[in-house]
Amino acid sequence: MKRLAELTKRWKDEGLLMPIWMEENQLCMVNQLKLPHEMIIVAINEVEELAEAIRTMAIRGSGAIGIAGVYGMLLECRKSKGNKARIVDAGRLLSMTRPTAVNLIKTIQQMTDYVNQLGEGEIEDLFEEKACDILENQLAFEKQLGENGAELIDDGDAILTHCHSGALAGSGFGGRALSVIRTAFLQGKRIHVYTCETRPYLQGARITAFELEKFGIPHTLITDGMPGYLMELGKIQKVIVGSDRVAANGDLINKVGTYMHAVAAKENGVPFYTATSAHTIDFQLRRGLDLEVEYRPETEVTYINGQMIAAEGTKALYPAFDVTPNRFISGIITEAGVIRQPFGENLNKLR
Ligand code: RUB
Repeated sequence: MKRLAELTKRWKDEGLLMPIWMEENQLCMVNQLKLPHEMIIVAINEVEELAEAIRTMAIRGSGAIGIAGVYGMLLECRKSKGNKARIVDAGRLLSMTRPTAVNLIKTIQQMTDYVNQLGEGEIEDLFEEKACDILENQLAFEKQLGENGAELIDDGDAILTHCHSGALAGSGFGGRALSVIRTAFLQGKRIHVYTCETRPYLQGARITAFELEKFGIPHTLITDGMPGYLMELGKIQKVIVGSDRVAANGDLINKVGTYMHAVAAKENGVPFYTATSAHTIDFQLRRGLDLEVEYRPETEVTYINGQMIAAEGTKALYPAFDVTPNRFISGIITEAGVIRQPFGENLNKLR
């Protein structure tokens, strides 16, 4: 209990933009749907409330929902005074909330396997220790990933990113893509970031731009259809995006729109990178198109802020992710270094 409280205080003092944390016996979560206008911290006392927050994307981003999974099980652990069955049930409920991002599912599996091997009397203390290890590892991971990826960025680069792969999608330093970008910036490289607004949830406009502003990194907001033209004009030197899942052959499953940017990048000779972790590689998934991605309600496309934007009766479609074939990817940035082609063979070394 003491270690978690100390870790949370240290991270707050360090100025990390944490998406979720624990205070006393409740969780505190930034409601990402209200950003950038309001920084609302929601108190969560029940695992069901957390599951609903993940489903409605009040908390989102692959690293952040993985961390939320850990906190959700920890909440249940505290409430049940270390009841194994209740903790495992909480994990099961949380793992069904978002099907595409593999981190949530894998992290919960890891915690479930761990709790299953503990004796009833030791669960409360040891489970919390394990949760702290995972949190510490996530932060160390982001910093290492940042160092590895920043080597790819040259002074003067303009970098395109899509959706939000940043601090609030991770442990609070910079998540994935923004850890790379932030580290390059902290190293003194003069960079500029183009952030796509990312319809329909507008994570790029609402959250990436907010974080770039907070970190003092020069940036410009563009709509999702603009990058191709900017690349033709020579205004973008690198593309760096996050990753919700990477298939064994290196195909990337990421926020819908990513594929389109990768095609434009290849056509224009712009290197395209994804920032990810070994944890996010799904070695069971032979190729990206074998995965059935999450489809969300069509009303999330036809409405913005509760306002219908299309004619009554208009049908809409919202696959939340798309698949970028590995041939469009110049390198996969991981905590173990930048992985290049042939991806199947080189990713396999991270197993
Ligand atoms: C996750 C999301 C994008 C990121 C992944 O989607 O934000 O796919 O590019 O980045 P959602 P990261 O908003 O639907 O949760 O790997 O950092 O999560």
